[in-house]
Amino acid sequence: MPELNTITKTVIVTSALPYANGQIHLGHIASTYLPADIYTRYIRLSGLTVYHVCASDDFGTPILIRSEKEKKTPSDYVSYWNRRDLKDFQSLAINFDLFSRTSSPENKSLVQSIFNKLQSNGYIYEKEVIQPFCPVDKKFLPDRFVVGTCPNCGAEGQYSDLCENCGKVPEEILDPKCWICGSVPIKRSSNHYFFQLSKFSDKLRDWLIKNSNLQEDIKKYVLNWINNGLVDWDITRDIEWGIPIPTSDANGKVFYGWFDNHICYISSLLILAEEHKKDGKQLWNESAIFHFIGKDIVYHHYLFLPAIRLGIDQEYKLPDYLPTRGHLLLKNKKLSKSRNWYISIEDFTQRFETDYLRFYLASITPYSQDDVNFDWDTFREKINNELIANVGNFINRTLTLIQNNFASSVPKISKLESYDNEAIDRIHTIGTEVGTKIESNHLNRALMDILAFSSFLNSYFQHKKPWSSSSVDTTLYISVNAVRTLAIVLAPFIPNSSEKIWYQLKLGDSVHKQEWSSSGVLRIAPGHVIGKIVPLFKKIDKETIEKLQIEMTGK
Ligand code: B3M
Ligand code: ZN
Repeated sequence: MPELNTITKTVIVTSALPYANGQIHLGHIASTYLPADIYTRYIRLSGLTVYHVCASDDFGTPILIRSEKEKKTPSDYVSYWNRRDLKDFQSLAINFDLFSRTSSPENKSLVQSIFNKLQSNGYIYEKEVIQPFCPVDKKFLPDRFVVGTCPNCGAEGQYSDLCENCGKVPEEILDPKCWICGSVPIKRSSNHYFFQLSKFSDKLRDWLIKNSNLQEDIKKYVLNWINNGLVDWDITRDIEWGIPIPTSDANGKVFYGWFDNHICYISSLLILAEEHKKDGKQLWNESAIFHFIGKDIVYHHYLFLPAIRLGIDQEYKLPDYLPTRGHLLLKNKKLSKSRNWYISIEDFTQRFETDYLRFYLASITPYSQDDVNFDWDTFREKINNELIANVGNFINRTLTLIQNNFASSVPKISKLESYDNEAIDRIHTIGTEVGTKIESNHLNRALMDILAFSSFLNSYFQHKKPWSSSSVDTTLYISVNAVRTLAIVLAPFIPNSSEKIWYQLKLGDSVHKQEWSSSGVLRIAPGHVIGKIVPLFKKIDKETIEKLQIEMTGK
């Protein structure tokens, strides 16, 4: 990995923090967690130190209300979802070095100290604000608790803190209604703290323009937002669940969840650094920082997050990369937990191999803002035709012939023909090709390169006809080495299957402990005895998919 290697030895990857109030669904996996996990696995194989951190996002009004509904304390409620989310991630082989929570004592103290520093630097002011208050529910109605029409784009049924249609945070939602009971809120006054986002326009503009690692199209519309004028952020909430504002006159007010959640990227890394006996601040500032997100939280990560770090004199450095991807659609509609339109991880993993989902999602999700559509038929076709008929087939043919015709012992190489040399060349170069694409976050293209490599290997095999020709030993020697190469380059994408391939090759240890660059070396020597062959994949039949679609109530 030429570029990163020259900047740094350590990489910190974070994935957007899931709200601790319901199941993670495939949309989150496709846009954020899977890309971050693939990236992390690749970086680790490349020999750099990498930490992938995440946490549950524990605060906010929706969580408070739901915990009340379920007659649990908010803290029990979020602990349940914290563990549950982690279990779902693990079931998809999405690994974290730490999965923390925004309600951790470490996060609380970092958030409060950052607030204090922002205040002493002059970026916080107080103001009486008129807040929507529901006369029926007798509650202040922050954020999601008011729905209405977006003043920017006119979309109806939008939350007051985020318009899902235009991606902006509405200044004042039109035609407001209480989300709980639908009545029209009245107004009440309350003292709030504001973060002066507007003071950072110039610095943010500079940072965006200079940072060539950010996606150009996003930069463009974020710059547009800046040019149209940034609005200061009210960071106070009149609820009992959150990190207390550490001023004497705050009377039980707490921080807005979007003030504290992204700070948890840092506090989690600090916890991890302490476990590794490292200076956390130094580690943060010396590393390349990647925050993986979905496009609906661009505003928060491209403006709010960097502004807060600028406001504390960059005590913790700004992100180097903000890999941002679009939404996953199901029947062309955005998946949404709150609107009950989603496929849960459990629904999926109960029926299919984890790697099928990883393979499919990685292959359809581009490095862009474009939305992608989840389609059951394409899912089946991709698994059957690309993963099984292409990759699985080559591996299976190679290993079976070695087992049946050579008593599982790898034959030795004899005369090389031009096709053999071409195959060896492709083994030499595929790792760099794929690695370059992963590094630039084009994970789907990287996977396409691997599939093209595998198709090439199938044609090579077909052309050489090792089952009937005299050059069988050379062909099988090259092919079994190509199987090893495939196992390594596929490891970030389909980690469980790669490990199975590795096991069948009987190379010892784990595929996940290899060096990426060794994918280009023909390491398997003649005479090496391969392991027991087990079926790698199982085809998905049409009936299974049809039945599934009916079961999942028409989804
Ligand atoms: N929990 C919002 C979301 O899931 C939020 C992300 C926080 S990242 C700091 O869309
Ligand atoms: Zn109400």
